[in-house]
Amino acid sequence: MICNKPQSSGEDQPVIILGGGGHAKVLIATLLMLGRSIIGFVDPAASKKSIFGVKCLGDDSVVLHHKARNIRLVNGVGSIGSNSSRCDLFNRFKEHGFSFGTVVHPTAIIALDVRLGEGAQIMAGVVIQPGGRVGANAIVNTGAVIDHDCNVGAHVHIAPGAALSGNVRIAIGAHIGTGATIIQSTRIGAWSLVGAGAVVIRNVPARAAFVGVPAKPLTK
Ligand code: JB3
Repeated sequence: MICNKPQSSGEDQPVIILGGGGHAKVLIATLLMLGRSIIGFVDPAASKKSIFGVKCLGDDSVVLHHKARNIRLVNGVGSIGSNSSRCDLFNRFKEHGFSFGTVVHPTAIIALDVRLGEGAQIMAGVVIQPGGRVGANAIVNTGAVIDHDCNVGAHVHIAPGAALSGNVRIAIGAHIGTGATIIQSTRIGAWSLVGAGAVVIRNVPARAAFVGVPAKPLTK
């Protein structure tokens, strides 16, 4: 059975968003739609003082003025090709004892048995079919489709409109580009990059970059 499962964990706790760029803006819009209380966002190089009325509080040190048990963080730093900054930021605040809230857009369709890791973000129009798992701090971005029994590792970014057929495994930190297609039972290695629009029909090794149709290693 498939259900529409809008949620953001730690519903009763106010949120601080890390980052104030494009990804943070989309998350703030979603959190406001979910009725969450937002304290503000932090960004060491903020280009905006407020987003949809949510104020910039300063840099990351502001977060440490709050008791970890009283708030939830939402990682608003996205990725441009590599997910390592986003991963470092998540780990840094985990070391300080903070917890990250999951964010699920109300239009996402997620099967009942899908498991979401801490801080996973499921954006508008996503579909995740039964048996799926999305790891901690991963982003499944706008309109992506994840079919049955897929395992999306921690810190992965599935960019808008990407499609995973059944039983695909994406290892930690990989980036799946906009509109990429991955056929069933394929393995995508850790910290690898699949280019926008690529069609992946064989396994991608760790830290490799595959592009094109069918996807092949990127040669410089
Ligand atoms: O493709 C889509 C739909 N979204 C992309 C998203 C997943 O990743 C988007 O198009 C971008 O490629 C990217 O979004 P992001 O990370 O919001 O990029 P940008 O608009 O450049 O904003 C990054 C913000 O993060 C900047 O304002 C930085 O100053 C801030 N930032 C960087 N490092 C940080 C840190 N903020 C905090 N709090 N802490 C940091 O360590």
